[in-house]
Amino acid sequence: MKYFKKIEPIKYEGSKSTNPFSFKYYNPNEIILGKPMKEHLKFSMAYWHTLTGSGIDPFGSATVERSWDDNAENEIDKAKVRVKVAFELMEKLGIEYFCFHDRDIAPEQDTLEETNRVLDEIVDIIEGEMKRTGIKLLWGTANLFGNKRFVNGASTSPNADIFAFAAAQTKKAMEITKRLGGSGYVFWGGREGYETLLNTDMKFELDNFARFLHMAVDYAKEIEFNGQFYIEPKPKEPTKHQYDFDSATVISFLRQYGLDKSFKLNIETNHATLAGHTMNHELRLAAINDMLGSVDANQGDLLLGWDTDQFPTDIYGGVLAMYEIIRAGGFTTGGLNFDAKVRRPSFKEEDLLIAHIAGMDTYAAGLRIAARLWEDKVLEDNLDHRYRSFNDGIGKKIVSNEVGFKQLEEYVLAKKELNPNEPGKQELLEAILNQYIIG
Ligand code: XUL
Ligand code: CO
Repeated sequence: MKYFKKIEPIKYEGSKSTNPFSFKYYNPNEIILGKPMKEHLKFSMAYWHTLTGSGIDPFGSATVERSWDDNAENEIDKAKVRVKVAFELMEKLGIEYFCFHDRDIAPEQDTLEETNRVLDEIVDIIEGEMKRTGIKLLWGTANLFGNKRFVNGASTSPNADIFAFAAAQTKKAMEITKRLGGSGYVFWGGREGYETLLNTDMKFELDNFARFLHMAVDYAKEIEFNGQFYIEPKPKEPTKHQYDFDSATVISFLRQYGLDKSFKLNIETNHATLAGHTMNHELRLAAINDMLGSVDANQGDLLLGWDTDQFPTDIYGGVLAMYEIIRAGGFTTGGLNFDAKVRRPSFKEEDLLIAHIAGMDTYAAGLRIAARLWEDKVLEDNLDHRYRSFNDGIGKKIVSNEVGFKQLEEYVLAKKELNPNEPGKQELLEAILNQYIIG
């Protein structure tokens, strides 16, 4: 333990603690709904924001102070040191999973061959640290958007060589994900989208996108990579029209191209916000289509139209997201990955811990509250009651497909008065939710 010497491993001290380096709500081994909190939550650290984020924004340069970067001689050295820092940080926080893009863990070199060689060198170190600590890879991915070759997209580029390069890069990223025992692999359509239809053949680009994903499925079979594939929806940014707009769009794309059995969704809170949806809407839509896979847990700002990737501290959102996850039966291959970066003025090393603690506590509190709502069946009983007219009589005939328009017309004509509507009780339910949150 070298890099965060002054900080003891973070422990649960309860909600009255004033120690910023303690959990107030996250008690990893406490049993909630029959299993330890850590198994419900499956927290993951995002390598890109936490290890390579610099605080740069369009108006200003890097702000973060990272003593480990200062001592490294070159970019490859830096990448090696960062592996040690990453694992020490996860150990201090008790985070048992991580996620990365290929280019987060190792810098790109002049040729693909050399890039892959350096990547393997870093993967060796990561593998050693994983063995030492027991920390696991939640998912891997390829960065198909950062390098300028992807200016017009990757698998949706109009340039066949770029499509080929993206395929070669993804092949390698899948191989290292398999080697590290990753339980999943994410496709976030970095620049898969377009700016203007004046220069875009949308149908051709979507067909190519699907071709690319089919190639990935085929290659996974070939190398026996059994992890779960995910698509991560996002409506805009960097392109104006991202093809993977939201859960509904992605589900219909996957079905159209016969990919729905091979993919689930990795749903990100800030992306839901950008799509004009709530996170719980996106989660529910995925869940009812049997495609809820994993979560990028962060939050955006409702007043801003871009992806701010803030650490999740919104307790209301945390409760509703955890409720959906519980309702869907919990994670299998997925988890809660903090795709979140410290704010630019949070430039100290210790801010990395404080931010993760804040996010973990938000979701832990969310789990505690959502579990009580679930156990007390507050919302589920209300649903049963609200839809009870479909349990017998004409309602039962409708849901068992026994009747059509003609029979329903007969039914209405024969009936003097329709059963009256009942109030939706939204305010009451919101007030009850508040009671569960505040206690
Ligand atoms: C970008 C984003 C990505 C994906 C992985 O908005 O969320 O970091 O999570 O490529
Ligand atoms: Co993400």
